[in-house]
Amino acid sequence: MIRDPETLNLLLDSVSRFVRERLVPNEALVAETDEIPADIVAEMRELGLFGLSIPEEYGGLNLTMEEEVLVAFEIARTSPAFRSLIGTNNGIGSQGIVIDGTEAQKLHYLPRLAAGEIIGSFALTEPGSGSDAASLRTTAVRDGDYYVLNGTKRFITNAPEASIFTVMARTDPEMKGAGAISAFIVEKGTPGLSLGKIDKKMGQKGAHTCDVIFENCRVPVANVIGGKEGVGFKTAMKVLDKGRLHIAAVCVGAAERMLEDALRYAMERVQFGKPIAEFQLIQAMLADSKAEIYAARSMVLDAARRRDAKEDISTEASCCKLFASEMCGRVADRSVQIHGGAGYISEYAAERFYRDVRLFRIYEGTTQIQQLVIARNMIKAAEA
Ligand code: COS
Repeated sequence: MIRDPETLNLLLDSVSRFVRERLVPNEALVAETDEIPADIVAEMRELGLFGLSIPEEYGGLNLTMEEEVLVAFEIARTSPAFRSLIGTNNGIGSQGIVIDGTEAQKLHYLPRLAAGEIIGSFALTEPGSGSDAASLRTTAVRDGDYYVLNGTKRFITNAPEASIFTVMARTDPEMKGAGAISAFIVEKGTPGLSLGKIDKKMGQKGAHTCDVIFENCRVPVANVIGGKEGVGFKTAMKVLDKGRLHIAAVCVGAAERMLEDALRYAMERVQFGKPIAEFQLIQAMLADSKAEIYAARSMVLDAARRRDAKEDISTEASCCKLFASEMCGRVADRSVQIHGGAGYISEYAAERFYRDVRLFRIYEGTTQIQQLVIARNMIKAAEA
């Protein structure tokens, strides 16, 4: 749903200009230094990019899902690290509070997340619990007005930058499965909360992940999201339904950028006396990429509109994440292939994107988890 096309177009234009004029020229620097320059972060704040999906009453832009994916298409046309910094505040780092938080929690945290004054992070994955999220072992044992958290969370995006963490932990350590999991807001600086060293990743330099460790970390009872025990896994799944659709949109934007670079290169590079874009085997790669991007873009827009219409889009979000992330991987591969030897050299963005986009098929649920969610939902619907 697009509420006001004029206002949205102004936002899309300014994001697109920001990407072209400020982010693209700084991609190589970010990859080299593993850091996003502070002036760029400040400009992201000014543009309102940290609060795209946070309701207006808490200082955000309150974009509908359709509006949000249109912005994601634009912001993803550069290094994914830039999107990653604003990604958790708009997605998994804030949506637990937006979807299921109490009014007091919303008032306390959302305005600062929307302004980009603080960074939010989402701590679900553990060393022994990745795809099987419901098997997580971090415990939260009630002690008076507090819960005492113990456990380790792994690969947590933006943890080094985060001021608050949405943490899924087991409030009934004896009970297996999803029903004993609760979601907490844990603030940085809480005694017993510490961070591991920053992970060395294949790509996405400038976006940071690390372990988050809880050792007798005392969290006030008021910080249980929604004030309710035992529903934390469902909160996490609802957050991921939205997150997966957002990532699918990011895959579309990144693929559009890679294809644009590959096309430009193919039109400039001369072999056998003419630009390689004139050879049909190169054209096949360009055309397949174009068609697949169009398909993914259409899927994402359809699913976003359905979510805005309050439909349950668990299946569609997984379809989008599955198709768009795999499509993005194929486009990255073809982009390197079209660039030939140059595609293997770091001077060209194709090499960096090839490594950066590999993560899309893994995080916020692997391709295999999306397949599982889709098939299970199909069976459930057929049985109903
Ligand atoms: N929305 C709301 N509730 C949901 C839901 C959704 N999208 N998906 C599941 N639930 C509910 C179920 O209805 C069930 O509740 P009841 O017991 O009341 O029926 C509960 O959550 C448990 O669901 P389920 O039985 O399907 O859980 P499983 O352990 O079988 O696994 C998968 C579910 C595999 C889908 C889940 O573990 C998953 O998404 N894994 C991947 C994790 C992931 O994406 N990690 C990325 C890290 S975050 S960047």
